[in-house]
Amino acid sequence: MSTTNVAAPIDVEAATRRLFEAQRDRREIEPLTDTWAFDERTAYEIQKKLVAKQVEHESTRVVGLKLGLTSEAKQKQMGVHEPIYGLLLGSRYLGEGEALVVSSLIHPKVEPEIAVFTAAPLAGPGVTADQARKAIAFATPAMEVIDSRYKDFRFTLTDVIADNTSAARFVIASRRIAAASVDLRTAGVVFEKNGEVVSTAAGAAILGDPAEAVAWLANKLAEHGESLAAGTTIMAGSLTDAVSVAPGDILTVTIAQLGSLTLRCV
Ligand code: OOG
Ligand code: MG
Repeated sequence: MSTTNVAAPIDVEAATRRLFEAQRDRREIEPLTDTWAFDERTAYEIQKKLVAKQVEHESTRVVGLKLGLTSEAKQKQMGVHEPIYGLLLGSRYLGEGEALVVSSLIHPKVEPEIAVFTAAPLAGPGVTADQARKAIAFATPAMEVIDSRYKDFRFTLTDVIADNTSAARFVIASRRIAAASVDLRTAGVVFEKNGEVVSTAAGAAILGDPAEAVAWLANKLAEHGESLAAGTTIMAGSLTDAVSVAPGDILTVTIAQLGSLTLRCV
């Protein structure tokens, strides 16, 4: 007989604490799935508890949602082949021009994104990209700083969901472009690090259309009995591979018709 290790059933409180402490103490941990077996629903439950703890600890609130793994580039880079969502905390927001303090995180990476703002509620199931497109009032360039609490960014789908999808910091350009005046699918994207182009993409890298990603989000939230209120800020997910950063680095994302955004690392 073999003596294969079968992962134990999840202890939600212990798993939440492990992630909370890893982030608070800037210490990487092994994936939760090395210890425990749990499904996607439980992973979102851990995420919710984790964020509630962080909201209290940082005296902040949830200010928006983020999508992850919505581009083929990211799915390939991380080896996880479906989209995920997480929550954005006000305390993690970097104002335009504010520097990213690299030493405040474990092993940060930066990714170019589009942020959209809704003006109408979206409640799944069955939300279409067309409906989502009509609900999106504004769009603007954004960048997310991800910092998986897992060693070497090694995780499964449920691990990364529980870890609030690696969310660490985010910056959103202050200008708002009317979404009706832009075709987000064909908008070209250039991502630069220290003046060198590191990758290029188009808005269509996000599930064919960022509106498709917003529809996916509304429908996924419906599985948890939740919906998108009017006035929600949503980061649509990285358009290309994330890049590691060190003090001194300067990242810029330029999106046709939306403009440019720069983030300086110290
Ligand atoms: C997971 C988070 C991915 C995105 O925009 O694709 C993400 C990770 O890559 O660590 O935020
Ligand atoms: Mg992201």
